[in-house]
Amino acid sequence: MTDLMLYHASPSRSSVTLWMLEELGQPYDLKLLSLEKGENRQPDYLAINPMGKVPALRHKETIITEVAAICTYLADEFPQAGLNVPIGTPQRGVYLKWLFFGPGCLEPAAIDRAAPRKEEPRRAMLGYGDYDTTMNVIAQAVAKGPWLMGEQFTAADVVIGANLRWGMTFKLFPERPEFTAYAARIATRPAAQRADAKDKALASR
Ligand SMILES: N[C@@H](CCC(=O)N[C@@H](CS)C(=O)NCC(=O)O)C(=O)O
Repeated sequence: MTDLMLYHASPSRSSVTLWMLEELGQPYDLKLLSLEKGENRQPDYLAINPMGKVPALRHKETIITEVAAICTYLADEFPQAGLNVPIGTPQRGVYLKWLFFGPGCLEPAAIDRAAPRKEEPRRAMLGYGDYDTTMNVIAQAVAKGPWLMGEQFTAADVVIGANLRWGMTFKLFPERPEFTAYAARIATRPAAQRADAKDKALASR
């Protein structure tokens, strides 16, 4: 057994952390859960993540949940992978902004598109503002490339990139040229390819 154990359902949001682990290049173990069978709602798993959600990551004695927190944690804990922007680097703030933008803005925009609210919510009330602004901000962020932080691929690309790919697959995000070009760059990454292949194999079990 390794120091890292990912509690994973295939495919799901935990696929983002599977990709992150492949980018990291550290050995890890997988504990596969079936959401259909409700294994995420059993007491043994609720003791790991009381939210009953995947992913959860165990690193030695520490349990981390929430996709973006796991990606941030892994990048900082294994800096030799070059996936973080370390504390003390001026650009660290921008890097953290994108890590939080994923669950804070991009994902809520997708969910509102998938399940529209009955009443039009007031922009000021919504933490993410509005769909069109969110799309424009992300399009501008990925337009120059190759990555959000420029030449360096980081954990923020895993969080934002996975969200964009997923959102485009389910037609929740438009296929803007900036998005498709960014997704195409991601698709060439060996770690992303390995994660996709692993997930496909696990899902067909
Ligand atoms: N905010 C969580 C969301 C995780 C999440 O919603 N996971 C889904 C799978 S995509 C899940 O576990 N659903 C099972 C359930 O809620 O019963 C994160 O970022 O990790």
